[in-house]
Amino acid sequence: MSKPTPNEAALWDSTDTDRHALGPEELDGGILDEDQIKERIVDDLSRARTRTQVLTQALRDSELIRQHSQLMSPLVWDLAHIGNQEELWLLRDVGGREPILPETVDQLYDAFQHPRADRPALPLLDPASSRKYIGEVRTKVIDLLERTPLHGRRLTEGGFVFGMIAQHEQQHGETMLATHQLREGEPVLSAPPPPLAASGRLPAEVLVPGGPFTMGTSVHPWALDNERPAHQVMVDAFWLDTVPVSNADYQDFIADGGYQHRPWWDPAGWQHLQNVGLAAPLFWQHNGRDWLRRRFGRVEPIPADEPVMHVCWYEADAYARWAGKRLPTEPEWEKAARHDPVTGSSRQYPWGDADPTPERANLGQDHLQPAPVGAYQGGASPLGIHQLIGDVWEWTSSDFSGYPGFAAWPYREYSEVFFGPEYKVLRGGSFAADRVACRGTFRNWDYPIRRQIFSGFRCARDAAPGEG
Ligand code: AVJ
Ligand code: FE
Repeated sequence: MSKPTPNEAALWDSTDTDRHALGPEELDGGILDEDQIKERIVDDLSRARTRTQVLTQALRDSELIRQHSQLMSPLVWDLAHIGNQEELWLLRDVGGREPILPETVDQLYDAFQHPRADRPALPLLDPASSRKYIGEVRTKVIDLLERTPLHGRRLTEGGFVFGMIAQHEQQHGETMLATHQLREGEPVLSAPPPPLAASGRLPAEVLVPGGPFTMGTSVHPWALDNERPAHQVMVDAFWLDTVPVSNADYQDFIADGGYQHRPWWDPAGWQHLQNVGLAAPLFWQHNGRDWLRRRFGRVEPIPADEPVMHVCWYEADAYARWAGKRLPTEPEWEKAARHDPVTGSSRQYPWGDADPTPERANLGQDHLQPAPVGAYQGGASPLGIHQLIGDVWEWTSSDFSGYPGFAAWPYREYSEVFFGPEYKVLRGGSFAADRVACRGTFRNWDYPIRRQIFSGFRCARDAAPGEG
C-alpha cells in the first residue's frame, strides 16, 4: 500500500468523517484487540458496581426503601433494576441462560410498566435480596464474558452490549446521586473538593468559524443508537461562551429581576414560573444578604465561580435572553466540542481522542460538585472552550430527535420513544456522570421543567456577517 493520503491516515485514529467507517474495536483513540476490549469491559463494569455500592451502602435499609422524592425511584428499585437489565441483556440474550428469579420479577423492574411515583408500592426485593441478586448476575456475567466472542453478532460486536450495560449502571449511578441530593437528612456522602481555577482570565467567548462538520458517530463501538449515524451538518459561524454560566453570573440575573421580567421568558416557562413559584435554582435559599445552597445534606455558601447548577431549561433560556444571547443548538455544541479545525474531522472529546482523565474533566463523582470555571486547562478545545465535558450537563436549545438515518437499536425504549418536542437535549456530562457514559457525541434529554438533574448551561450568539 502506498503512503496514506490525509484521509486514509484518518482511518487509523478514531475520528469520524462522513466518508469513512472504521472498524468496531476503536476505543481510547486506538485499536484494541479482543482481550483488551474484555479488560476494558471488566474495568468499566467494576467501576460502575463500586459506584452503585457507595451510593447504596451509605444508607440504612429503611432509607433505601423510602421514596425521597416523587420524581425518583426508591434506591432499592434502582439497585435491582441495574441487575435485572444486566441479566436480561447479558445472561439471557447473549448467554441464553435461564432466569435467576421467578419471571414475575422482571415486570417489577420494567421502567415502562411502573412510573417512578408508583414504585415504592411494588412488592420489590428487599435490599439484602437485591444485593444478592445483582452479585449473582455479575459473577455469571464475568464468566460469560470470558466465553463470548466479541465479533460475529451485532449485539456483541466490539463488546457493545457489555458497554451498554456499564453505561446503563452508570446512568443510574447519576440518577441515584440525584436522589441523594433530593433526600432530606444528615449528610452521608463526601468527596475531596474539585481543583481550583487556574489563574489568568479567559476571554468571555470565542468565535466558532462557520462551515460543515461531522455530527454523531458511525464508528464508536459503544455509541448508543441516538448518537448514530455520523452525518454532515452545516453550522454558521457563532460565538460561544468559553465557560459555563457561573453562580455569580446567575446571581446578577436574579438581582436584575430575572424572575420578574416576563419578556425574558418563553411563554410556557413564564406560566411554569408562576405555577410553581420559581425564584432561584433548586436547592438555593436566601439568608438575608447571602445565597446559600443545600448540597448532599450540607448547607453552604454558594461558590461564585462554580457553574450554576439545578436550573431548568426555561431558566437557562431566560438567562440567555437577559444576557442578549441564546442557548447553543445541539449541532453548535457538538461542533464546539469535537471539530478539529486543523484536520476538519470530528474527534471524541474537545482535547482529542484520548480517554477522559482527572486532569481533563470533572467526571465520575470524584468530587461531589462542579469545579470553578477555568479549572480544567487540560480539557480545553483547540479554540479554547473549557469544561464542555464534565462539571454540569449543558442545556441546548434543541428538541430530542433522531439523526437522519436513525435506526432504533437494540431497543426502541432507550431513545426513540422519547423523540419529539417535549424533551430538550443536554450535552457534555456532569461531575456525576462516569466517563463510560460521556463523550462528545453523547446525548442526554429531559423535560424543560426538570432541575433535580445536574444541569447548567453556557450561552451562544450569532456571528455578525463577515465575522466568521
Ligand atoms: C438518558 C438519562 C434520560 O435515566 O431516563 C436509564 C437513561 N435509560 N435506564 C434515564 C436510562 C434507561 C435515561 N436518560
Ligand atoms: Fe434503566
